[in-house]
Amino acid sequence: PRRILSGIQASGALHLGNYLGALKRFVALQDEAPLFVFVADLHAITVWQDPAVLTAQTREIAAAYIASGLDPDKAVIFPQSAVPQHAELAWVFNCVARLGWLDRMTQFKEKSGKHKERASVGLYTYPVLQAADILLYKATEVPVGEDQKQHLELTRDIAAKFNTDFGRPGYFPLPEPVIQGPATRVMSLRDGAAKMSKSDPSDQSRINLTDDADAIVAKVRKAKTDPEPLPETVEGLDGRPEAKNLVAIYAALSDSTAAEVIARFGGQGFGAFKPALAELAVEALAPVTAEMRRLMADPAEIDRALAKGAEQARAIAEVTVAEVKDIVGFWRAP
Ligand code: AQP
Repeated sequence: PRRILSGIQASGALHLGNYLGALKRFVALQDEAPLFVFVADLHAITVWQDPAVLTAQTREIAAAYIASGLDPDKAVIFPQSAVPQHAELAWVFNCVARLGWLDRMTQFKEKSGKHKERASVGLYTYPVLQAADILLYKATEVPVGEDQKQHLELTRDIAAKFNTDFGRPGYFPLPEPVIQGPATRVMSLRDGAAKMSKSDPSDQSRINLTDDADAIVAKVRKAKTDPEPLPETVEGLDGRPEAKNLVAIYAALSDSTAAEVIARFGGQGFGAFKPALAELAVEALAPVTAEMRRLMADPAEIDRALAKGAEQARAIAEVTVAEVKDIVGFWRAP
């Protein structure tokens, strides 16, 4: 049976890349199969998080899920730390995964920077915890942005090795990454070669879900571009990363394709395209932002949704961990 799962880290304000690459995709999938979406607070603390801020950020991600259109009566929405089996299964997987596999993870190399020895051990084993998040629910599909592709491959490797090591072919399914839509890798507004990211020091590089209309308009107006007008064909975007990025954002926000955007705007300059893009972005994000504000003003509704989701998630997680304990040979009370 199909089971879809994904999560977002509670590590800071969400941006347009998270919205188009993740949130909007989750909403599209909630009617297709059972959907589990969690707030990754265990993952967030792999880098320092102020405890007072972490709780608020957890609620904010949950608010973003609901404000984007996830229905807590359909999707199971929960904080990762409220289901202790994530950490329990991650330990078993730490003993299945090989150092050589983790040494190849590019995100660790990027996030640990020049001083690898000062990074937390958690940051290093981050993708192992991610494998536990997914396999705990025996998820078959994981909608994510392009940047998570390597981690998903590791999850498949861990699942396959566990199944082989313990002689249980097919016990854990090998989940498929679902990297779909016109904006699986939204780039920075200041640099067409860099991913739009929370940790970019320049706020001008990204559109935050909390930005108001004026901020969005100003950021799009100042977005880096080349001096040429938009090409007449999609192929003409090759080698023009900034133009390609803005077209992809327009396509994703309008539920169309890059080809359709080019059919409409090809030959026009950015003086015409940027205001149209800004208007579209404001129109798409303003209701989400307003609903997030409403939910955050009184967190009771969010807390109810998270508590209910955690209970539903735990019911499934307990079964998997009990099975895994038997498979591994851990003692359990008869
Ligand atoms: N630029 C992006 N384009 C498309 N999808 C993206 N995602 C992240 N950035 C982009 C997707 O958003 C989901 C949540 O990601 P996360 O919680 O792992 O956050 P992140 O990847 O840490 O987000 P950032 O902004 O990239 O943070 P930093 O700066 O800390 O690295 C995932 O599905 C991800 O693919």
